[in-house]
Formats: sequence, C-alpha cells, structure tokens
Amino acid sequence: MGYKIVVVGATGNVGHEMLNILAEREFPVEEIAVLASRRSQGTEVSFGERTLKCQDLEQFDFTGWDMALFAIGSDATKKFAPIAAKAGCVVIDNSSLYRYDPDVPLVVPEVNAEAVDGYTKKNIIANPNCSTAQMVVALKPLHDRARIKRVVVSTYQSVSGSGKEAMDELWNQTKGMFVPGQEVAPSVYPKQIAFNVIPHIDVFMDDGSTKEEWKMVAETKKIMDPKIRLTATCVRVPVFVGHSEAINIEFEDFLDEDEARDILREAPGILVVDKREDGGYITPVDSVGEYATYISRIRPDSTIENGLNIWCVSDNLRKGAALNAVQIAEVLGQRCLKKG
Ligand code: 2RA
Repeated sequence: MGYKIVVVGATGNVGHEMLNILAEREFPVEEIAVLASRRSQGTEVSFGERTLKCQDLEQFDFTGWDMALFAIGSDATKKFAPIAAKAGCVVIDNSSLYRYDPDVPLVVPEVNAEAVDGYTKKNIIANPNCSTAQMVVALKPLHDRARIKRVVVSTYQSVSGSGKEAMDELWNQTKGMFVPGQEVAPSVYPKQIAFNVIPHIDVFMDDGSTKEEWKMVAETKKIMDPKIRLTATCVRVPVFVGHSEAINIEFEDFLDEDEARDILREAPGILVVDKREDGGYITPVDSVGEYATYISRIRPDSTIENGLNIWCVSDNLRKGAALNAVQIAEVLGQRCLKKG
C-alpha cells in the first residue's frame, strides 16, 4: 500500500527534483500525478524509469489524493493549495505563502519533524526557504548542546534559486563576455550576474534589509527558537546550483571547535568536510545532486566569548527545496498517514 501523490509544478527546477528524489528514495507511491500550467499540459517528465505526461492544474480534482507537493509561485499556490487541502489532500508547499502562518507547520525534518503533527489545522505544511533549510540543519545540533544566542550569516546563493531563466541568463551573459557582439543585458537581475555578485535577493524592506534576509530571521525563529537573534546578508553569486553560507555563531555556553566538529559529524543530514589543506573544504560544485548539508572551516571566533565560525554548503534544489519536501512527506506518512 502506497500513497497517491501529486507533484504540482512538475516542469520547474524544484518540481523536476521532487520527482527525481521521490524515485531515488523509493517513496511508497501507489499512484502519481504531475501537474503544470495549461500551456505546459502534455509536457513529458521523468519519474524514475517512467515518463509521465503533465496534466492541467486548472482541471485537476485533488479528491482521493493523499499528498500534493507544491512547487509553484505564491500567487498560483494561493489559488490552488486551498482547493487541494479542502479536497482532503495534504499540501506540502515550497512557496513562501504559508511559512509564517501560525496555523501551518514550517518543517525541516532534521530539526522539528514533530511539527508535522500540526498539519490538520489547514491540511498544509510549509517548506522553508532554501537558505534557511541548510542553515538550521547545521545550527540545530549545536544549539541543543550550547544554546545559540546570536547568528551572523552571509549567503552566496546560486542562480538556480531564481529559476531556469536565471540559469540561462548566467550562461548567456558569460558566453557574451567572450563572444564579440553577443553581449546579454541583465533581465532577471538588476545588474550583470556573470563575473559579479549582487547583494540583493527578493524585495527591499523598510529597514534596508531584503525579504530574503528577513525570511532567514523569521523562519529560524519559527523552526528552531524564537529567542535566537540572527542577522543575514543574502548575496546572489554566479554559480548555477548550490548555496553557500558563512555562519558566525555566538553561544550561551562555551563549545570548543573539536566538540563542535564531533557534534556536527554525528548530526542527521550533515557531512563534515574539514581539513586545513588545499581542497579540504566543500564548494557548491561538490554539493550538486547530493542530499547532505556540508560543513567546513569549523574554527573558533576569538573576537567574542563562546564564538564559532562555520562554512555551510548544500544543493539548494535538493535540501533547500525538493529533498526537504519529500522528507516532510516521509515523516507525514510515518507519523500521521500510516498505510497498510
Ligand atoms: C533564491 N531563496 O535563492 C530564493 C528562492 N529560492 O532565489
């Protein structure tokens, strides 16, 4: 006995990875439906060895389906997630729409798996922002040991976080730098992304931070601990896949680097790659296609009492989105929707 699963937004970066990961992890699927916009109806997508044809989301009846993994924008999610939820299909939503709703659990299974139990309020569970997911996987085991007071994080976010169009723009702009007459003007981003970095992701807030930075603060408080004080600077970099983060942590209690390294090595979802030698650390290209949240450059911050610096890298399409959503579906099935 398996689950009747729907993937909504199957033709996008994240939807594509959701199908790959459902197949890789042999999620117990009794039946699967893949949905896309009307203009993408009929598009074929891969699910393991199978090829599935996308159905029109507008016409789909969610009645009788167990779970729907949503990988579409907030506007479309606002229209269709309530329809699915009302039909009795539990929505696991990757958009930001429901993340801050007190009646919707925001879940990273390695951190707060038990929160899925609260899905019944709206029949919806929210997936966190990609930059938050990998960070809280890294912070949680350390917080359990030495209570985190404050986090300062700088992110180096790949263009796949903005979608396929942004990946094409990076590729074409890069080519255009070398092929005379083929320059490509910025369109997805406000400035050139090839050979450049852009300290601006999402919209600006009144206090001068960006919404991406606000998300990291709000989501960390909801998922982990409202008392943690966090400040973020989120930067777009000319990398196709893989988000990187330089994380500075101040603890309530002393935690030396060796104990921190041992804790991280034993923690769920984490792989420590930490040698003080050429190449002894993780980089985005190493993370592509992998499940792990990688941690490198573990070292004390002697400028503050009880300080630690770490480097954190993960595939933003996987742990940052599709893998986390599938893991939520696994936990939901195990804890709440047992079959057979
Ligand atoms: C980004 N975190 O990287 C945002 C949304 N995926 O663009």
